[in-house]
Amino acid sequence: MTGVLLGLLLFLPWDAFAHVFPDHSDPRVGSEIKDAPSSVRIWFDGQLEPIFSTLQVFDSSGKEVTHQDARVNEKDTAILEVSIPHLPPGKYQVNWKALARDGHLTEGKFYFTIK
Ligand SMILES: [Cu+2]
Repeated sequence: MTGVLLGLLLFLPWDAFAHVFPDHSDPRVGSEIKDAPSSVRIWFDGQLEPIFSTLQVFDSSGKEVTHQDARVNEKDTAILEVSIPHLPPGKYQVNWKALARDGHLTEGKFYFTIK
């Protein structure tokens, strides 16, 4: 019970609702896809500040494959996106950092596999 309570406290800071977290992505988290995507997109649960919000994709050797044109979508500022070249089969790691309007940064990573 103490653990549950502690968990709740950790996840309920007073400004929790201003932070942004991923809702879903394309490719999806942990997905295995047949066709190499031309971009990676992450939909967040709030609006992002373009500055400091970044998205990078790395191959299994740790080399960045992204075109380094990561950006917040101009029409929907809850979307972070980056274009990628045609990639060979393999496992890829996506690293993201998202700056919310309140100035708080969240970050994370996920993987997808091209078969
Ligand atoms: Cu915040």
